[in-house]
This record gives sequence, structure tokens and C-alpha cells, in this order.
Amino acid sequence: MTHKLPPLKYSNNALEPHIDTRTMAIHHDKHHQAYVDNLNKALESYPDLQEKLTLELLHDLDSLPEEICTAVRNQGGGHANHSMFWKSLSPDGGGTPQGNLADSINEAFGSFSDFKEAFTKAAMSVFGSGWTWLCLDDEGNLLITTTANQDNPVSRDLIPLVGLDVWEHAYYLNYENRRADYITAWWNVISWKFVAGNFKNAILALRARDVTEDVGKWARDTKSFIKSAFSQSKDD
Ligand code: MN3
Repeated sequence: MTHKLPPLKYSNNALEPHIDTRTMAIHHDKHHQAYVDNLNKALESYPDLQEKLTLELLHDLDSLPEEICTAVRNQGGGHANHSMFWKSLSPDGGGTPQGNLADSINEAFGSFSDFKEAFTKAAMSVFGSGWTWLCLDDEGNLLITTTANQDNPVSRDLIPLVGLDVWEHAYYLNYENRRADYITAWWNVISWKFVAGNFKNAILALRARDVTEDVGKWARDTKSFIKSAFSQSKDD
């Protein structure tokens, strides 16, 4: 079974003027497709690994055959990161988080505007290509982190709730070298509903771990979290 490019749930022009139509078309149809194709190529001789979710592979990079480890890290990371990225954007996005997620953000960062400032600063600090993330650690604490290239936080045992792509391919056509303007625009299209869903699933998975000493069950719960948090079927 091979991985497939997940279709966007909105049209290429739906995020205008914040993210332009041409960037969406090239970013999704060309860049993401290439990650999918290269991941499939890397997994060609490993039918058992083809059955695993990309995030499972990324969580356990050390267990992979050496000859495909780098390819899975880069191409699998590209596939997983972008699959999450498209879902985290919405023409109805922007605004502020609500409910438990809002409370937890206030608790962890002081206020939503403090969080926004810290996240923006982190996104501006990524040198070269990479991502900025809001994650949960395995104690259930919210934190902001960055990754280089297409690395995903699951490889560091962090649960990503939302990620911002700051590769130049994500903004250069419209914003040229002005990454700050792209980040400002991104706040208008982030789907807090999507982030809140990931947050809820992640907390449930951590609670399930806390009430059991059965490591096998924890592993299965984590796996089901990964599936639910990213709504990642084999096709996306
Ligand atoms: Mn990208």
C-alpha cells in the first residue's frame, strides 16, 4: 500500500489574501506530492513499513533499516508535516482559541498575546528551512519548539498540536523575503478548532497512559492518539 497526497478540503484560493493561490497550488500539488513520491520510493522494498502511519515511522526512526532512515525522516517528515499543515488552515480560521486550550495557553504562556509573541519569535528564529510548533510534552505541558528541515516533534517524543511551515517555498512567491509578514498573515487562517481537537486527543492519550502500568497498552493508546490527532488515514 502506498501513501497518497491528501486533497485540500478547500480551494487553492480559499486562503487569499493571507496565503495566495499560486503558493497553495505549488506547495500542495508539487512540493507535498514530491515528499509522498519519495517516501513511497524509500518504502518500496519494505511492505511491512508501508502499512505503518508516517508518524509511527517518525516516532521510531532508530528502529528503521539504516538505508532508508534519512529518506523516511526527510520525505516522511515532509508528508506528515504538510498533511497536518493543510488541515490546520481554514478560510474560517484566525481569532483566538477557546475552552480548555485557551485556559492551558494562558497558564503556560501568561496570555494569548504572550503566546503569539513567543511563537512568532520562535518562527522568526528558524535559520534556513524548518517549522515552528506548539506541542505537548509527555507530562502534558504546552511548549513552543522549532525543528529543522522536515523533522517532526514526534521524533523527540513531543506531541505536535499545530505546526507553521517557514520554508521559503511556503511564502516566497507572495512575501519574498518578508517572513514576518507571512507569519502575521498565518494567524488569520489558523484553525483553532483543529488545534483544540488535537489538544483534546493528546490529553486523553496521556491520561490513558497515566492510569495504566501496562506498557503495551500505552503503546497502543499512543498509536490510536497518533491516528486520531492527525486524522491520518492511510490516504493522507
Ligand atoms: Mn512546505
